[in-house]
Amino acid sequence: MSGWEDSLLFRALRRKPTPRRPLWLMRQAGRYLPEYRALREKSGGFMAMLKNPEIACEITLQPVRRFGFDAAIIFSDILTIPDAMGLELYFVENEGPRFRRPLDSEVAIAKLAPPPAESLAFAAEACALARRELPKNTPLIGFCGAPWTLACYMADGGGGGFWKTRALRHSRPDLLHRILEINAAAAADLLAAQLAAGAQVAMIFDSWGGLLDGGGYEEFSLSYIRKIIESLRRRAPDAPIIVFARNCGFQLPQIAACGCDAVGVDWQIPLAAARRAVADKTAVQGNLDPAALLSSPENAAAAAKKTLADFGNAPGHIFNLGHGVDKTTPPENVAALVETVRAHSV
Ligand code: 1CP
Repeated sequence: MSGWEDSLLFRALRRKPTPRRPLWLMRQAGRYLPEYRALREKSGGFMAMLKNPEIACEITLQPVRRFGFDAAIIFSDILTIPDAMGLELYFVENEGPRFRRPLDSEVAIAKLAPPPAESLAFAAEACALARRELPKNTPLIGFCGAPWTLACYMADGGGGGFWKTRALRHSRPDLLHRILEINAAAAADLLAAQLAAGAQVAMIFDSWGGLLDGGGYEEFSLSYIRKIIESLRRRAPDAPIIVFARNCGFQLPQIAACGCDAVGVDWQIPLAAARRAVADKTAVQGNLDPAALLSSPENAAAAAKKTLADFGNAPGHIFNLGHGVDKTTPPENVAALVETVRAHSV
């Protein structure tokens, strides 16, 4: 046996014993790395980088080269799907994503259509290039946004409190369902294309799932995540699927039963409680507070030891943060985290 079937990540996703805990970090590529900032300077900004497969491949490899992470995640963004649907994504410095043509009326929502087939080809091409360059035992993760999280940005026109989308859920659930249906189909197509091109694992980010009330989570988010998973199981039956849902601790039993192989959790929920909540149905990924990486290597190492202990020694843990690496994180603190997880999870 060789290659990713026997990699640490695959074994943990299948809840098989591993010689040590697999480790990768959400947003492991990005602004905290000087090599990323240097490339960004000469590449014409974030959107230009992610639409260029050679550059996206290079950025995907940067953190794997520097830290030897046990998985790579393709450098892209969840908002490429609405961009390809014609909403026109752009970024305001220090403010985040915006759309020039948001879904701000019933007419705009009625006109929404799945993206043209070729419009996201750059993402699959980047996966093919990265797969060729990565070490054999380092699986590549393809990803998409959950339909609800995408809808939040699309209907509100950018980040923030997402009040317009949350109001729509109450005032015109029919319109919201139309957006979600189209998002789910587009997300499943994108993941299938990334897997066909060279990714081995699929991950769905529901960063704003926690904005929904309990009953609403099933209706407006989880039911559409399930559609993506059902579609992928038909098209790529062997690919493990991770669902990361932020601020959704109380939904974990339901999420663990949605057909995924692992649930990613934020730092609010103790890992032991997350383990109990998924009740051996799935692996658990997470959940060190990214703020623990901001001060010193010693603090980063101490927090890493605590996270390892919180999960305990059962199989089925993928070490990660509870959310993405912050751009002000000193790389030497990440190095201390990596060393600690390697040394203390044997
Ligand atoms: O250089 C820059 O200024 C760009 C910063 C940046 C980066 C590095 C953005 C803008 N996106 C990304 C890459 C990215 N986005 C990855 C790459 C792979 C990796 O993890 O290394 C991934 C998986 C994402 C996913 C993503 N984008 C999510 C889901 C995960 C999460 O962080 O909650 C979300 C919500 C986005 C939207 C987005 N894109 C970028 C920003 C700053 C944001 C968030 C804005 C907000 O908080 O509303």
